Amino acid sequence: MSRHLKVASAQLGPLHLADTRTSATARLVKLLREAHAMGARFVVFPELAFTTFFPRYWYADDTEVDQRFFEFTMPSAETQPLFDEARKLGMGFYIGYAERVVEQGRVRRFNTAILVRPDGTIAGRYRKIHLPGHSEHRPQAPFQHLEKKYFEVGNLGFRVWRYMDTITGMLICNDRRWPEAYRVLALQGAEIVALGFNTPSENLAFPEPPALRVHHHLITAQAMAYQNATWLIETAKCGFEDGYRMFGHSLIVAPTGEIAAKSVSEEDEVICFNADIDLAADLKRNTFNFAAHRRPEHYRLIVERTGAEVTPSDEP
Ligand code: CDV
Repeated sequence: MSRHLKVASAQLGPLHLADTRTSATARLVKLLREAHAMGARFVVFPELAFTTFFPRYWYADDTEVDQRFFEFTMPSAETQPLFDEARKLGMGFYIGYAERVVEQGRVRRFNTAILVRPDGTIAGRYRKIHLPGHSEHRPQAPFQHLEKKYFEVGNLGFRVWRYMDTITGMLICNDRRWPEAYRVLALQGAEIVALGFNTPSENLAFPEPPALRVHHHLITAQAMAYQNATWLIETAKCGFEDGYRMFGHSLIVAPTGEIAAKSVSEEDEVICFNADIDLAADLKRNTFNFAAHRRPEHYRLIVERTGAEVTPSDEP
């Protein structure tokens, strides 16, 4: 008998600078209830789900940034209602937030996601590894992308957990553009990958039509799900945050590479699908039987080299 888990992606519309964590949490609770009414047992919320996407703003004062955007504990008094409601409804969830911790006597800040069990306990924690953008102030830019200023590179690696009778891994936003991240999860048996994102509709680095940005989001999601034979749930925070637009297109993708469900708005919206967790069994036994077909002895450059170097062969 195949395993099924009804999964949901709970997309958030914009959160402005003036919004509080309490009002964000109230919206997340409402989405959670909606997902529950649709029969979902596992819900994926976005990256940095309690505040506006603050890396677009330059702040010189770390204390102000900490107070406005970072969580010192999770849950806190303001975010606890989400955990309480999920426990009451018996639902598991993934959620992203800005994490401030003291480790080995040093303050550290990470772009983090957690996997919460239906009993309210935390099953897993992931700290974002691929941090896009820049660290220096660019006051002339229409908006900034200061993830390299506000966060350290995650120090917990890419991991999976036994979770709700599945093997589930976590990624965050820009990770979805890097095949290595998914492959490391797939090599640990990932059956579900949960991912929250905030993706500006405009490219800061060079001009690019917004539709092309959505295209890249869709093709990478479909390719990564198929090539790693895993379910993929990707959830946006989107819409105009204080005038800065981010796209929606939250997705549930099957291991076949087919989009099972997709959001249609740039507002609060829940999509849901009854995922057959064993759907990928044939793929994993055949085309993507890693043990039978992978050739890591020919992939050494992937871990030995970071940037591309032009190194043509002298041999025919
Ligand atoms: N939050 C993100 O990581 N956003 C990036 C933007 C900068 C392109 C993304 O890959 O969607």
